[in-house]
Amino acid sequence: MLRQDTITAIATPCGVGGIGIIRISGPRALEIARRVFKSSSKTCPWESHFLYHGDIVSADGQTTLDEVLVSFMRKPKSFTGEDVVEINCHGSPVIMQQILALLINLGCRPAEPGEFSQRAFFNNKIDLSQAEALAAMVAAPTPQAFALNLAQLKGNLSAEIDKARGLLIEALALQEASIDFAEDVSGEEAPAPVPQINEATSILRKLLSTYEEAKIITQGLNVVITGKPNVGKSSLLNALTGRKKAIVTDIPGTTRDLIVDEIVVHGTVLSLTDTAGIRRPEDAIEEEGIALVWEKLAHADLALVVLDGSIPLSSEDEEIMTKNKNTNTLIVINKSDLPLAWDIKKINHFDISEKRIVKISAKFGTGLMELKKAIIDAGGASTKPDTGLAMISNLRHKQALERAQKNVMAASEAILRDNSPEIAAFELREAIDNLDEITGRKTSDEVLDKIFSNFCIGK
Ligand SMILES: Nc1nc2c(ncn2[C@@H]2O[C@H](COP(=O)(O)OP(=O)(O)OP(=O)(O)O)[C@@H](O)[C@H]2O)c(=O)[nH]1
Ligand SMILES: [Mg+2]
Repeated sequence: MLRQDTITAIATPCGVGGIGIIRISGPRALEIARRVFKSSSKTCPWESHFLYHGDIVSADGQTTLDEVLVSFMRKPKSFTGEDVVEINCHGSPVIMQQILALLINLGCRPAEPGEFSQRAFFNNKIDLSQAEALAAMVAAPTPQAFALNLAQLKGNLSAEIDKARGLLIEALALQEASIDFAEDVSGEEAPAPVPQINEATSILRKLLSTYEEAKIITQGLNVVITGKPNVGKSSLLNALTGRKKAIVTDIPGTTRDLIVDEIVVHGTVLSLTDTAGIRRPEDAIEEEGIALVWEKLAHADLALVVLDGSIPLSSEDEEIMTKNKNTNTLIVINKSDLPLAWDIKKINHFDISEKRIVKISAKFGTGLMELKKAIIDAGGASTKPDTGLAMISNLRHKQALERAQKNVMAASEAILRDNSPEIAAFELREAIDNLDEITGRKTSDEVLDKIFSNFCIGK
C-alpha cells in the first residue's frame, strides 16, 4: 500500500566519503528543499533534472551547514515516480546526519529500508523482479553478477515473463471461448490453444534451464575441502586464498572448526571451507568437528578430497572417497614436491575421470592454477557467461516459474485428454497468477514487505 508522505534517507553508504547523497521523495520534497537550500545564483528556477549550486542552511537561515549541489526530479520522471530531490553534500557522516535531522524537523519521515524502491514499484516505474534486481545489483560480489542483475533491471526477464503471460492469456481466451461453444449445442468447436501453450511452455522451460548457471554467477560455488588428518587441507586453503587463515602444523587433528574464506576465480566466487581431518575421533571436540564436515559436505557444490601423495593410501582415504561417491568431487593429490608413494591405479576402482584428479603442492604453490580451473569446470561455472540473456537467479522466481510450468502442463494434458474445458482454463489462470507473482502484478502484501525490508536504507 502506497503512503503519501514525504520520506528522506542518506542514500550513500555510512562512513566518510568524497560526497554523500541525501534523497527526499514525496509530495513535499520540493517545498522542503526550498526551505533549506540557498542558491549561489540570484534565482533558482528548480527546473527538473538540473543541478543547482548553493548552501544548505538551518531552518532560521542563520547557519550554513554545508556547500552542496542539489537536483530536483519532477514526478513522474524520477526513480520513485514522485517528486524527488537529491542533495549532494560533503561525505561527512556528521553533516549528513545534521541535514537529515533538519529535513525530518521540516516534516520528512525517515525512509524505511527499500522504501524508495517500493514507491518506484507501486508507481509502476519498475516491476517486482526489477526491484529485486536492484537490491541484488548493489550486493553483487562480481562484475558478472552485477551484469546479470543489471540486465534484469533493464527488463529482459520481465520481457520474457510478459511474452509467456501474453501467450497464456491468448490461450485462456480461446479456452473460455471453447467453454461457450460447448454450451452452444449447434455450434462448431473453437480451436484448442495448443500452439500458444506450447510456445509458453518453451519460454518457461528455457528460463528455468538458466537457473543453475545464474545461481553460480550470483552466489558462486560452495567448495568443501576434506580428507584425513595431515594431508594438507589447511595448507591448501591458505595457498588458494593467499592468506594465513587456517593453522597448519604437522600434528594430525589440528583443525577442528570449519574455516571459511572466499576467492574469486574467473569471475566466480568460491566459498572455500577447510574442515577437520576425518578419522576415528580421539575426543568429543574432534567428534563434533567431524560431524560438521559431513553436514557441510551434504550441501557442497563441490568437494575437494585431498590425499597425501607422499605416504601410502590408507583405509581412511578409501572410506572418505567411498562416502563421497555421490558428491561432486575432485581428487587433489597433495605434496607433489615429495616422491609419489602410491600409483594412481590404486584409485581406479572409483572410476574418476582424469580431469578430476589434480596434483598439487600446497606447500610450494604448484598446480594451483590447474586446480582452480578444474574447480570451475567441475562446479559447472562458465568462464564467459552470457549475462545479457534473460536468466533466473532468484529462488522465488524459480519456484513461481516451476508452479506455472506445472499448471501449463496440466492444462495441456487436460486438452489432450479432452477433459472438460474448465479444467484447462483453471490451470491457465493459475499459471498466469504464478507469473504475476514474479513481476508483482499479484503478490501478497506480506511477500512484498518481506522483499523490500531486506533492501538497504536509502535504496
Ligand atoms: N612437503 C609438503 N608438506 C606439506 C604440503 N602441504 C602440507 N604439508 C605439511 O603437512 C602437514 C599438515 O598440513 P595441514 O595443512 O595442517 O594439514 P591438514 O590436512 O589441515 O591437517 P588437519 O587439520 O590435522 O586435518 C604440515 O606439516 C604441512 O607443512 C605439501 O604440499 N608438501
Ligand atoms: Mg587442518
